[in-house]
Amino acid sequence: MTRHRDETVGRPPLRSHEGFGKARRRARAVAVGLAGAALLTLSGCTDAVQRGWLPSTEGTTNQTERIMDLWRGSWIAALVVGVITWGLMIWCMVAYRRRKGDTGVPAQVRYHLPLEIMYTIIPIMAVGVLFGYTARDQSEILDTSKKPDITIGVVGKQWAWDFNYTNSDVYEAGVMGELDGKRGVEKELPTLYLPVNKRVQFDLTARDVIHSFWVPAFLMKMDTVPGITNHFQVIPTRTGTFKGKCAELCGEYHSEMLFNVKVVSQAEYDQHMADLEAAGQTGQLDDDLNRSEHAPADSKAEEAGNSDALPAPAPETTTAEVK
Ligand SMILES: [Cu+2]
Repeated sequence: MTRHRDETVGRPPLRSHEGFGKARRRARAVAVGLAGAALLTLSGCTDAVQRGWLPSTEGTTNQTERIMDLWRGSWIAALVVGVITWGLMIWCMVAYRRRKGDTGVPAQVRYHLPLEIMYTIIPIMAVGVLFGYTARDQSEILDTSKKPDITIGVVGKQWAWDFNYTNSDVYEAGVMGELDGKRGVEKELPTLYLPVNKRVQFDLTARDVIHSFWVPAFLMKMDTVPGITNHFQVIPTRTGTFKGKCAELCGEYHSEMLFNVKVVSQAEYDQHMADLEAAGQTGQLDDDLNRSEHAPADSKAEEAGNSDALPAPAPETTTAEVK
């Protein structure tokens, strides 16, 4: 059959039914190929992929499963939208590509009302669904209406953490980690003890600038702000040692503002409380900003606006008065 080319400007060349049939078969073959590739990829899913590359596992706290589900669900929704969008784009490029002998521009489509309504409503629905799930989970994660079993006061400071065990009236004053490349530094970091399967409330504040209390394995972080106390509750449900960090750029040694979290049995927790008491660390550290009092050389240089005159930073960070 001879193909007639329409030479009129602004009209696409007509295609025979044969051409459409072939294109459809080709599209089906591509779809089957893509589905096969997706299946192969999914069947080879590693543990990391199933976790959505999150630094946690379900069951680390009472909230990790909920947070992981929200994270993975959002990515799956984004991927579905992405695959449909990329698919349509590639299909348009291939099906309506310029062919040999084509002249002029193809027919221009505008004011396609159903199409415009569709691409307004679908994104609004997608955003609404994502917002709905996020709001539901956020209100659950930030709920502090239940009575906690223990309360921990956390004070962020440049560049370490103080932990007040409110119920036991003992404290731990943290000293900044010194990452000098030697192994075993983690053991010297301030360590927060938590009893397993107990509801813990964190009361977070800061002594100097804004920090952020972050335990990656808990999939939860919250800012510590001078003069303000933020709260959240969590039930650690797995024993073990987890890493903690500051997640808010807070100065020169922000990256060394590290701590450990030990989730232990109630007996071990009680023993640690007794150890702190025996060490004389009784009372609670307040959040007063009193760095100048403890570091006169630093503060004088700072006041004079001459930061170059500052001596090398001491490994210790200041501690507040014990009330
Ligand atoms: Cu910090």
